[in-house]
Parts: sequence; C-alpha cells; structure tokens
Amino acid sequence: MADLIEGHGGDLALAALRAYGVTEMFTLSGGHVFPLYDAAHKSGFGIYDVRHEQSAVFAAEAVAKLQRRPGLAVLTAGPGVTNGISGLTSAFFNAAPVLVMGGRAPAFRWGAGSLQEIDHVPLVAPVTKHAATVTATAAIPAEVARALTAALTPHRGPAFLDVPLEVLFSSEEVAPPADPAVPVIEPDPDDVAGAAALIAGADRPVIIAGSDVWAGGAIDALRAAAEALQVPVFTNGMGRGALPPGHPLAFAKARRPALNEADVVVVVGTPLDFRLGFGEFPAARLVHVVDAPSQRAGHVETVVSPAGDLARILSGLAAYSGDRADHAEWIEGLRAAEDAGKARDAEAMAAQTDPIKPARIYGELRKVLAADAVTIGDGGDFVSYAGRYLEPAQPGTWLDPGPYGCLGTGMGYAMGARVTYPDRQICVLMGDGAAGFSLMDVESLVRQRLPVVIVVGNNGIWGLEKHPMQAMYGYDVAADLQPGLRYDDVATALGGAGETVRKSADIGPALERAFASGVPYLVNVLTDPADAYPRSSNLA
Ligand SMILES: Cc1ncc(C[n+]2csc(CCOP(=O)(O)OP(=O)(O)O)c2C)c(N)n1
Ligand SMILES: [Mg+2]
Repeated sequence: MADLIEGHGGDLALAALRAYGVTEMFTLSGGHVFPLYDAAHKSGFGIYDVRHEQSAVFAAEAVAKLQRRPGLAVLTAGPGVTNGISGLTSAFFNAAPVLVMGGRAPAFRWGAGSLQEIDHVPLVAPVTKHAATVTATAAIPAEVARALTAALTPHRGPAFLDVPLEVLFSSEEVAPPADPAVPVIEPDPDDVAGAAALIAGADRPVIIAGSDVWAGGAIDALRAAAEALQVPVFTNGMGRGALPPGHPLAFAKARRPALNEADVVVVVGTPLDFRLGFGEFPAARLVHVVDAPSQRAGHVETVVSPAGDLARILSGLAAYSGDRADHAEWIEGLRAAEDAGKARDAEAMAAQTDPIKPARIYGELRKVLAADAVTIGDGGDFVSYAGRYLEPAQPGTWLDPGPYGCLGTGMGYAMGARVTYPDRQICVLMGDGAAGFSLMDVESLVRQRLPVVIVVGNNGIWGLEKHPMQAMYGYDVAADLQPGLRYDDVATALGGAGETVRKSADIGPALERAFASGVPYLVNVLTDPADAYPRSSNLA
C-alpha cells in the first residue's frame, strides 16, 4: 500500500495533480483558495498570477494544448469562477484538458448569504466534461483524479471542481488515488479498412488534419498514412505544421481547388464546422476520422467515420496493402496552384505601401521567427492574415482561439506558452481591439519575468466588424477605436517596453529589437484601416 498522503485540502489536491504531470497553477488571488496556494508555496509548485481570471484559464489552456497534459487554473469563489467561463468554453471547443478548481462559499451555512456564494456547477456544466462539488476533504484526491481522467479522455475537454471553504481548509489523511489511466478507444477495424479502401480507390483525395491529431500524438501516423496513400494534406488549428512546409504532400494555398475538385475528402481530428464550409464539398465523398464517436458529424453524410485513437486509425490507413489509384497528376496540379498562391503571397508580404498593409508585417516576421517559435493569434482580420501568411514549421506551435473565436486569449496564451518554453520565441499577433481584453496582463508578464513579443496590428477599428457592417448597411456604428493609439506606451507604463511603427521599412528592425529585449515588448504597427481581409462570408 502506497504511503498515505496527509494535509489540508490544498495539499491533497496538489498530490493528485502532480501524479498527472501538472506542475503549476494560473490564478488570481482569493481567500477561498488559499490552501491551494499554501500547498504550492510549500512544495515548489508553480504559481503564476494574472489580472483577470479569463487570462488564467487561457494560460492553462495554452499549457494543455502545447504540452498535451492537464493545465490548471485556480479561481476564487463566485466572480472568480464566472470570469473564467469564456476560458472554459474555449477549452471546451478546443478539446483542451483544462482543470478549473474553484473556491466555494462554505457548505455549512449555504443559503445564508455568504460572500461570493453561488452554485457554479450548473453554470459551467454545459461547457465542461465533468463538473462537481467536492463535499469531503478525504475525497479530494479521488475527485481530482476523476476530473482529470474525464478531461484527458478523448474527446478531450475541460473539467471543473469547486471545494467549499471548510472542506478545502480541513485536514485529512488518505490513500493517494490510483495511477492515472486514460482509456484508449479502439477503432472499428472495418471502418478503418473501409476508409483506406475509399482513399486508395479515389482519383483526387485530400486529407485535412486538425488539432486532435496533435493532441492525440498522431502526427507521425498522419505523415505515414499520407505518404503510404499519397494524399495531399491540408491542416488547421494545432494540426498546422504537421507535415513540414517543404514536404511534397504539405499544402496550404491550394485549398480552394483541392476542396472543390476532390472526390474524397478525409477530415481528421477536427469538426466539420464553418472553418471547413460545414463539410459541404461539391464533388467529394466524405470520411470523418474522429477521436471519439461523439464527434462524428451529424449534419452531413459521411461514407465512413472511423472513431477512436487517431494514431491507431492513421497507422491502420498507412498499413493499407491493396491496390491504389495513381494520384501523381492530382498532386502535381495542386502543387502548381500552391506555387501560384505562394508567389501571390510573397508579393503581398514584400509590398512597400503607405499606410502599411498587414501582409508586410508577416513578411517581416517570417524573417525573424525561429522554426520552433510559438505564434499566437488574437484578433479579427489581423489574425486571419496571420493564418494565411505564417507557416508553422512544426506542429504544436500555433495557437489560435479555435472555433469559439473568443477575443482576449492573447496574454493568457502567451503566459502559458512562455511557462512551457522558457527559451523559445513567443509572439502574439493582436488586433488593436483584441488588445483591450488582456493588455493589463503585460503587468503580470513583466512582474513574473515572462518576456514575450506582442505585435499589434493597429488599424484603429474593429476591422472584422466594421467592414462587413459597411457592406451590409452602408454605415457602421460601434466599430471604431482611437486611431493611432499608443498601445506601446501602455506596455511601457506596465513595466515592459515597445515602440510604434509607421513605415514598412521600420517593421523588421523593430521586431529584431523586440525579440532581443528580454522583456514583454509591444510593437505597435499602424496599419491601413481601409484594408479588409477578403472572405467569402463576412459574418464572424
Ligand atoms: C469576446 C468577443 N467579442 C466580440 C467578438 C466579435 N469580433 C470578432 S472579430 C472582432 C474585431 C476584432 O478587431 P481587432 O482585434 O482590432 O482586429 P481587426 O479585425 O481590426 O484586425 C470582433 C469584435 C468576438 N469574437 N469575441
Ligand atoms: Mg483592429
């Protein structure tokens, strides 16, 4: 029998969390959760604090997504937890194994009107995989283990636990929870064989790989499947960079012809949502490969939908030994479209315009980013351009807000990324509108010595809303921000540094200074407010 663990609720919770590889918490202070701080303080468990609970949950989400283990946010009772709900919802949409531990008003006088007394569980239940109140101190390790197992079990997602004040402050001696065991979902071999035969028999197959391929440790298996069956691969979310940019089957720019002309589209580890035209491809039969049966698309017809461990499914596809149609001509045609798209992009990224167009910022950024840099997008049009022009060289290095599209992830994601990779470049691409949600957390980054580079694409507007509103009504309201605002001065006032850039030739040197500075550094680039990201649907 393993040694008993002993201590207050905070000690017991951390003992269980450590067993799952959790080494830090993101938090904003509140007396209800002091025992968690006490346990961390005594034992060298990391404590990173922020200026808004939303940033704590986003930081935990970044840790979860980048490290593929649970990320922890500790939020105080009531407003602490409610401020974290957009973060929880993002983690839910992004299948990120985040645990939020909330304080909770005392159970023994529940209903009498204690400070910050509210039942959080019904508020967070719809956006978590598991949400519960721990009612006894001795139950804490097992409850934490249960929540983390739920979070880590595909399809992954956040979990929530709150602990009433007296339960967290009391002490107990209990057996530690059993070793972590995350169930593996075995795919149906007939589904895998059916999908392999369909792809092999197709003339114009395409694979689209998303975040769950990264989360499920299936990057190598994806590559093996693509190579074995000779299928062009497009990516989104954390799947970006799954095949290195120079790989003969890696594509990004030829997406439109690929999806319009494909006869079989295989979507792996990402939902058939608006980012993929809801899976309505004109000429294609559809295969949806998902990490759990619950993720199978219900709104479009698929030929087959293998569900389960993605590495096993993709390895199964790679092992296909039957005949295969020749895809060489298809791949060649897409390569020509890809090269043409790249040439167009290169021109835009080099353009010397006044005022600056966002494309040029990315042209300059690409020159200074290392292959393993983590880039983070938080904004509207400015981030759509980042998605188009930045080409992650490795998987697991690109953080976007995902299909929930919540503005304000920037500083939280940056904190989680910096904590994960103390020595890599961490670069946040922010719209000036988005900056308003989390810029105060530059203070947290400065104080805790977590340098990151923040590039603000400052067009003085909520661009992704202003342009569509103009197109729709011929006027716009509630879409303007102060033009030319000195967001770099905000960063400087908070203890960081920064500068404003007005001319395209000055972007590169400013970025060099930013990455060399060793402090949170904001490069405030004034961009053309007339520039609108070209999109087929302008509602987002
Ligand atoms: C929390 C939240 N509020 C509002 C929106 C709606 N929204 C989406 S993009 C956008 C504009 C973003 O403006 P900015 O960050 O300046 O980027 P730009 O489009 O100007 O490049 C807004 C308001 C959202 N997605 N999330
Ligand atoms: Mg803007």
